[in-house]
Amino acid sequence: MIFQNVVWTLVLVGMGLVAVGFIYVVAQAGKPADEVATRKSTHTAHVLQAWLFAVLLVGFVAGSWATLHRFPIPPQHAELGAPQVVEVVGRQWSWQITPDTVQAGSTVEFRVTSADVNHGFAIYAPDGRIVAQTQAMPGFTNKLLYAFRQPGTYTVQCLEYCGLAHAPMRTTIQVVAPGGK
Ligand SMILES: [Cu+2]
Repeated sequence: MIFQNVVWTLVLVGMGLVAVGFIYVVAQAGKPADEVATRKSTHTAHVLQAWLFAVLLVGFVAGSWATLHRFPIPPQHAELGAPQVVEVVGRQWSWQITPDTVQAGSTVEFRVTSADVNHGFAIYAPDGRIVAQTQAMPGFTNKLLYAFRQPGTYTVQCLEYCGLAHAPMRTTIQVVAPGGK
């Protein structure tokens, strides 16, 4: 099951539980109060609350750790030491990519900036999947690390609306086999 569907299922189950809770409350409304039973159910509710809180806390901590411990954005102010470096400048409405040929199998450091306005630098694999992206911002250099696995012609497309010719603002990067040129 893809992750999106797992989340959907959990959300639907959660909404179902909330609905059941509402139906229960509505069904109980109007019944005469029984002090002992009320105290008992209040206690049960507090215990359930504490458990729910503990489960959510553990879930959030585990989820954050699992998704963030390998933070996908490299340090922006350190030497990254990648074996290949590509300089990228976006401008209305073209990309300047130097060099525009890289090798598969080893990491490429893209240093991405803009000569005018904000652009979105996105790399698409030959099959149309987006494989990496960052912002191209005037006055900043954003570093992006990516190791291409498959040789081929990759497409660079601007992902942030930047004026009249934003949509055709695209070019290509050639990825060649390791050791090739
Ligand atoms: Cu654009």
